Amino acid sequence: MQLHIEDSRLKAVLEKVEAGQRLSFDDGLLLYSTPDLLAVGYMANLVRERLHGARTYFNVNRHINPTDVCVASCRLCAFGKRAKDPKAYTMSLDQVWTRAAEGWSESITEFHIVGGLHPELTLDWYCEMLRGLKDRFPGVHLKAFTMVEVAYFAHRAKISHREVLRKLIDAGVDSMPGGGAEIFSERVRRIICDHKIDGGEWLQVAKLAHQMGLKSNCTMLYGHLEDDSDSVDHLIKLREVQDETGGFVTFIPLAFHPDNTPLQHIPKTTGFNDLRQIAVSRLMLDNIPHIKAYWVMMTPQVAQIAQRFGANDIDGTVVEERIYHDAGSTVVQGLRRAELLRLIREAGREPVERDTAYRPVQRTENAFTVLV
Ligand code: V47
Repeated sequence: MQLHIEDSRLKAVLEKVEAGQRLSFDDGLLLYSTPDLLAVGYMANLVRERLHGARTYFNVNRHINPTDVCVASCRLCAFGKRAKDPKAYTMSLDQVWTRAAEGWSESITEFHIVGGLHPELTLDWYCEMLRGLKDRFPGVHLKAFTMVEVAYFAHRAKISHREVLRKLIDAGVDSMPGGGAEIFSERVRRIICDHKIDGGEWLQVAKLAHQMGLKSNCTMLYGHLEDDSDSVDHLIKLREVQDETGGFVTFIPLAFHPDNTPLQHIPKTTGFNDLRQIAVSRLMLDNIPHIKAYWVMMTPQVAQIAQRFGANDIDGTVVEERIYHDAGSTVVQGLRRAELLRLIREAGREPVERDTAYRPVQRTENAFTVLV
């Protein structure tokens, strides 16, 4: 396909992309500011197809949020509640295991577990929860706890990040999700999540987790008070850690959902911006293998188009989602496997069911095998 570049400033970026060269901070700024989204998407698609051909990955997973009680009160969040809030909930261990069992009936390969920063649940409680899940569902990958939760467990238990990670790994954590990174800019963090660890600590915990053998994902929250240089700075900081550790598997740009948050005056992101975020992240993060268009966050419709703008993953069945639905999302709670297949095929992509480590999963009638 011949690309018609409307914005001639992009020609130099295209040359770098074609030559497989690293893009600079200024290139990132240009990609965020140009109105020529089709050219940005074209370049991101080049990289995506170079890395993954026509493949789009998805998985059969279930989200579990054991509690929404949270001491942090981040302005960006509608999920966290004060312990006294009558709408707050905390599951018992049995309830967590029962929720997990509901997903098991669909041959789930991953539990994605995150929650609020609960002032009373102990690290031992979480470790017992993990051990109980591993005993009951030994074949299921536990992708659990963000860098923010690890730092909070360490603070509460008065032990180091390393000791927390050791205990979580011993109890069954297989990898970590990418949440809680928000935007590393301190100026913005002071407004949207002032009680959360700062960006430097998030990156340090990620580095440590990688050094201890855990893979993780990483994210960026966009569409709130950040400017283009905050976004480029965030992507480059992730790229630098990845140069050191190689531990990030997937990057997921997360669109801010303002409803029911103290920042609800901020307008929702647009399809144009959502697609741009996918494309720019594919182009800037040359060392992170996968870019995920999380359908819950972008809607299945935009996540589908994103498969032609740099994304090569659409996330999974999810089953039950709270963080975005508390913040006003009106998309369905979960998607069946067949619906994911249809979305991907319709975009002209080849669906590949994966496990968390991106190994293909082959299904028979009622079981699955991971192909190594
Ligand atoms: O950590 C919270 C963000 C994250 C809002 O690793 C919000 O595979 C938008 O990290 N509007 C949780 N975003 C989601 C997440 C995630 C999702 C899917 C897959 C993976 C993965 C990770 O959502 C939070 C926070 O950064 N968030 N509130 C909101 N109102």
